[in-house]
Amino acid sequence: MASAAFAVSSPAAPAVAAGSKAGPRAVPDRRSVPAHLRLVSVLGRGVNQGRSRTGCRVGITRKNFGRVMMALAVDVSRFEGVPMAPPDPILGVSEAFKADKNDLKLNLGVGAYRTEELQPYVLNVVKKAEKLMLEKGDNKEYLPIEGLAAFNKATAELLLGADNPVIKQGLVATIQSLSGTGSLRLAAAFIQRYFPEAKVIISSPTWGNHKNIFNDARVPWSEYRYYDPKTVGLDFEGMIADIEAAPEGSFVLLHGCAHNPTGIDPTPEQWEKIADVIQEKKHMPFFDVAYQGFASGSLDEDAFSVRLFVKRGMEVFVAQSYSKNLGLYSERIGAINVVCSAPDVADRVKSQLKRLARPMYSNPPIHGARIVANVVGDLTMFGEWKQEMEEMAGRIKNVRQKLYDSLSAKDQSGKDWSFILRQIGMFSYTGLNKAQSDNMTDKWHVYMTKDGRISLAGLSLAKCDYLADAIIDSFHNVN
Ligand code: KET
Repeated sequence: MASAAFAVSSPAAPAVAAGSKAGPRAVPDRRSVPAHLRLVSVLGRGVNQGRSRTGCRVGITRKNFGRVMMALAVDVSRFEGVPMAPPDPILGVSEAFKADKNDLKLNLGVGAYRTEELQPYVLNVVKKAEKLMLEKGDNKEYLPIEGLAAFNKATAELLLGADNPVIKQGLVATIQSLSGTGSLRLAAAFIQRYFPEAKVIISSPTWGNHKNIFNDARVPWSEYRYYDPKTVGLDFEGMIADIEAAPEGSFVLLHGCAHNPTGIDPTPEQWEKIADVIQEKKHMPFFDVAYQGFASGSLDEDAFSVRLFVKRGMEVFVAQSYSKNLGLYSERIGAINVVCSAPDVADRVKSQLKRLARPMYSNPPIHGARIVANVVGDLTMFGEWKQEMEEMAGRIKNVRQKLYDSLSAKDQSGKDWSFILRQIGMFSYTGLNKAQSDNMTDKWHVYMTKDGRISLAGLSLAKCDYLADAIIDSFHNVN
């Protein structure tokens, strides 16, 4: 309820409540309230016009707090003007899945790895690192704003290669942040502050949250062509043309590997051409690396694109995440790395990233950082991690093959499903439209995002036939 300072129709403000019944819940007659003080939607959408939750007429005033007009009244919530937000297009799918009671249900929405039994998986090497941490009895003091030093060293080395000259020369500003999303958000805040004229160009399509991140940071963005529905492949010419046409000095958001949602990556030769155009146009490459090790099963191979740009001496932004490759989804562990042209530039950039992080979340959490630092910093555990990652990537490749086999065997129409085999990483971009995706969920209890993406990490070999039936039905019988 409204605080006394603003509650004009409270007993302490009888002038406005005139004509109302006395008492703490005084309800004024609407006609006695001046028109400008009557309840109106704070966002101008007519929420509960003039009525409280109980249906009573209430007297209110409005106060303008910048963009949002706060409703201030005795008998009405101060949040009256807050509309219901739509469910998140990806994480909302998991919520809907939980509510479904059908035994056949399958969650292919969020990109989270499951075992063949469709259970969440904690890597053995993570359990081992946690056991060691517990035995050591590490404390829970605040981390510095930039995070755990051992993590920052390990994460930059993992990304760029331990003997990369840019590390040795002190050219990399690395800040531990709140997983991939938090790292992207921090970089977006940096762009907004230091490049207020610049815009970001992002692939069409892209991971849905990219747009939210730049919108909330007030960084303008537009899209470059990426996916060609005709070939179910990369629209390379369109991509190059759009990057070329972007205003000089734009930030070009690139998926380091395993493009989400399409699972289509440029070839090494195409990466060279992309780097050429970005360099010519003095754009800034900005990599989102959320799947290092998950595309090919090899950490080094999946870092190819980033290392190529760095090798050319370009300044580069890279956001990293350990949600997928170490299965640390809820530990929120990742980093933003900025490769700079000189050590003093890197120092200044780092100082400003810290300055942005401090009022946002002060300093990052320690647990995931210690796990990564321990695993990467210990030769035995590092080897064990690589093996488990290969196994995870291998399981996804197996279900990808089995899904293709099932579709090819069952579908009598002659449609070519081989694009599924050409895609890589956690996802398959099926080409199903929204109505077809709705049919997958409503009729078959297969939960997926409405852009037609399915997470193969949430699929088992045993469920491939069922999924193939659902896809064939949706593809051929729904427009
Ligand atoms: N980048 C990409 C491309 C990405 O797919 C994700 C997560 C992230 C960054 C961020 O992950 P984080 O856990 O903040 O490090 N994608 C999956 C989960 C999600 O939407 O949050 C997904 O696409 O299902």
